[in-house]
Amino acid sequence: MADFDNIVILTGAGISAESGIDTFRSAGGLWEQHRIEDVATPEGFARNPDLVLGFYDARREALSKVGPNPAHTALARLEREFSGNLLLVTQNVDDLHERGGCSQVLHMHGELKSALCTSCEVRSPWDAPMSQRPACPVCQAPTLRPDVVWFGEMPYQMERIYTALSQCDLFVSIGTSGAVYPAAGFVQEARGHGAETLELNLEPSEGSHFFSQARYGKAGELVPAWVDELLKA
Ligand code: BV8
Repeated sequence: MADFDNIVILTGAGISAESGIDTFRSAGGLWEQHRIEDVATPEGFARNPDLVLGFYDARREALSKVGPNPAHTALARLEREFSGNLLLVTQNVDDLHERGGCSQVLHMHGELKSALCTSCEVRSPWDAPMSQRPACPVCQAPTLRPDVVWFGEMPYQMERIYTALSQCDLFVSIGTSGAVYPAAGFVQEARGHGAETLELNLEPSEGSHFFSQARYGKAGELVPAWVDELLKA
């Protein structure tokens, strides 16, 4: 890999697959078990809050039983040793990047371990079930929802992401199917500003034709090898 000064990395569910976290679209993935409209939209939450709170309680519980894999820890090494600017944007709501040692993670779709109160609209760190309608730590109202971005909701920190995409000289996408926007459009944004683009994934994503370079295989193998190469360049 040539020398780069400003890197933006986008990760998706594929980077957590080897940790044992279900992806969305692989066979038997999360969306196979539930209709997106029922569990990942505001309308679904309004229609059946128990189903949605239970869906996220189950995912939060599953997360407490798994750990980061070598792909997560390799990105933490990159964060520590890379001398340029690095922005790690994740679509994932798990905390495996942080548990793998990353300290600066931009969760554009929110986090399982955060609660959003629909009364006072304050976000609080959260690691317990919500199905029993616990009190908001700030206003005490029993109106917490998962602090995740559902379909039809605006992802977080988009301005910051687009600024980084306009300034990066390398954009790397890891473990995402490129099926969900606006994240799936980031490669075109970066490319449009002259960045080199690299896809690391198990198989070609829906946006693979936008990438100038691609390596296919498991993130747990591809990412440590790529980080080694980049830091030795
Ligand atoms: C918005 C959080 C507007 C919750 C998620 C028509 C055209 C274009 C866009 C749209 C459209 N109709 C509707 C839209 C917009 C919509 C969208 O894109 N829909 C899609 C379905 C077409 N997007 C939205 O609604 C977004 N918001 O547009 O707002 C707006 C404007 C103004 C004002 C207000 C609003 C919000 C989208 C966010 C939804 N939330 N997650 C939760 O987690 O429950 S989406 C969820 O799926 C993930 O967060 C992720 O972002 C997304 C995609 O999942 P991936 O991470 O890619 O996972 P997937 O399973 O798909 O793929 C895994 C990949 O890994 C695979 O390629 C696999 O091969 C690979 N892999 C597997 N194992 C490994 C591996 N790779 C390496 N190693 C391995 N071991």
